[in-house]
Amino acid sequence: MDEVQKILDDIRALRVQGARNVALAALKAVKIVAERSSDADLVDNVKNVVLELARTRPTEPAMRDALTYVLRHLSSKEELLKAIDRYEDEIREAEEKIADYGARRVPDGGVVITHCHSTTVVRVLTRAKEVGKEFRVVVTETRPKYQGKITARELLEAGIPVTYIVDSAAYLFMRDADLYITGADAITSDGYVVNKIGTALMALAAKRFDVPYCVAASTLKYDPVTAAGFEEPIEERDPSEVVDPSELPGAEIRNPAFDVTPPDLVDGIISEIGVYAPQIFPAMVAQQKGVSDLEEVIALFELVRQK
Ligand code: RUB
Repeated sequence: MDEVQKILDDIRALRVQGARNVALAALKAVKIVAERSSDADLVDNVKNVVLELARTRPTEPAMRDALTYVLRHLSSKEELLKAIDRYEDEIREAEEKIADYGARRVPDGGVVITHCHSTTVVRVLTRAKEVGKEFRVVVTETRPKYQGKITARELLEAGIPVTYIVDSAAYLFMRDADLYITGADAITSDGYVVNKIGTALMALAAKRFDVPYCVAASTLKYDPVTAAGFEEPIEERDPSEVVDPSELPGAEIRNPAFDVTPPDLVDGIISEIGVYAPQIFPAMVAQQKGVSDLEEVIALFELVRQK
């Protein structure tokens, strides 16, 4: 199969998952297309793949940011490839800072609970381990696609003790946790956190037991289109991921990929610009990054919505 087609398929099928990995895979696809293009057909080829990539997963502002950035650097193949390298370096630098800030929040001798698989969260936890903290991580399996298995494997590889549970055991295990931490796919202009389905239910449980809930997410997860009055779209996936529809003839089967946690259930967003309450995080991001590129981001978002 063609390498670019494979990346598109892998993103759609969640063989590549997690917002950060999706954004990096999208950039890889753009690079391949750029390398194959002549300067004459670069713009058309890249624009086509950008749109196809942006449509693979609608709830991914980090990927949209990366792709908008690509569209801004199309003057030549050389400039584009250099720009992508710079962007990837920035993503990695941001991750290092988040790992440092986040590791300070991990309770030494305590229990952390997480949901789904977030590379950002795994980095935070492995950094905490590197600086000498001892803790156990309770990992939910994350139905229907079991991303919890990826988290559990990565933590075990780093020497971090793991307790693996079904999603519906989260309330029971939350009671003894000292920190609930997840990643984010999107953070809206009013501080709502969009993450894997089930995240909000666990945030409610955390509130019930006074367990702090922190979200480890780079500023790329902030979705500027929400500041312009657009709603963050929530991806609805194929029902057959949940159950074979032939087993339940007549039933409506729903498979939303994400849910939305209100800011009053979130204690802090751990980002590369520091740790902020969700209510002020969007303002801090806007202050650091400016809002000049908003029109370009909206243009790509609108194309994605026209699907
Ligand atoms: C993954 C998920 C992750 C965020 C953040 O969902 O909800 O928590 O994407 O991940 P899916 P990261 O498996 O549907 O992609 O920190 O790696 O960006």
